Amino acid sequence: MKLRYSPTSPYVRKVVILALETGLDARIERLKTNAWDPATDLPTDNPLGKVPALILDDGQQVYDSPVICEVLDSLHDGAKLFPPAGPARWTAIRRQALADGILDAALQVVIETIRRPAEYRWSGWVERQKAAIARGLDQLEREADALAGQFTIGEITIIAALGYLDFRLPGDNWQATHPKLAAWNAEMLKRPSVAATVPVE
Ligand SMILES: N[C@@H](CCC(=O)N[C@@H](CS)C(=O)NCC(=O)O)C(=O)O
Repeated sequence: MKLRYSPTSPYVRKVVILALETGLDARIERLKTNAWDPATDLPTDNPLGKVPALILDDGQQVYDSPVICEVLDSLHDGAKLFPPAGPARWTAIRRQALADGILDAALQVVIETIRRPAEYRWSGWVERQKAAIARGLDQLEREADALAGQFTIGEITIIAALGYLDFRLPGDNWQATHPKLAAWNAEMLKRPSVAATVPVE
């Protein structure tokens, strides 16, 4: 299999954590890809032009990160990170959706405040995204006690989202207002797959 990736993408981080946890990492060849390069051929593997994109051994193309993670989880015989249909699965994939949504909003903030030329910036849009992030974090704080002892695609995505906030929006200091979530995240950072994938510039 081949994984088109960028080293700091939080969506890629989800895939890499899952690959490390399941022992699939050794079967994945990594192809570093700059999605923002106008000359990139990434759209030949993902028409949306985004990483991660996975190319299976039979050539089938898989995107985006929730789909890649679920496909990879079907390719090993160990403990599954997507529970079977039922309440545990609904919780896991809802948490994935919530944390992916926090990531999507954080990415919008980063694009609006760093990538977009100053004269085209729209502060109201940034405030809207920040409000969504805040509501998402508040929900995770309410669920923090229930996160302990679980490790599914839901918790993996939450780890990726919190790591991205620390990496790209450190001034926002979500830990100060979400102490239970911060304590859970600190515990998770001791896990080898999580520690090995902390984003660095
Ligand atoms: N929903 C997608 C989001 C992927 C995504 O937005 N990736 C970013 C990098 S962090 C990207 O490739 N952006 C390039 C672009 O938007 O053109 C997923 O979960 O994989």
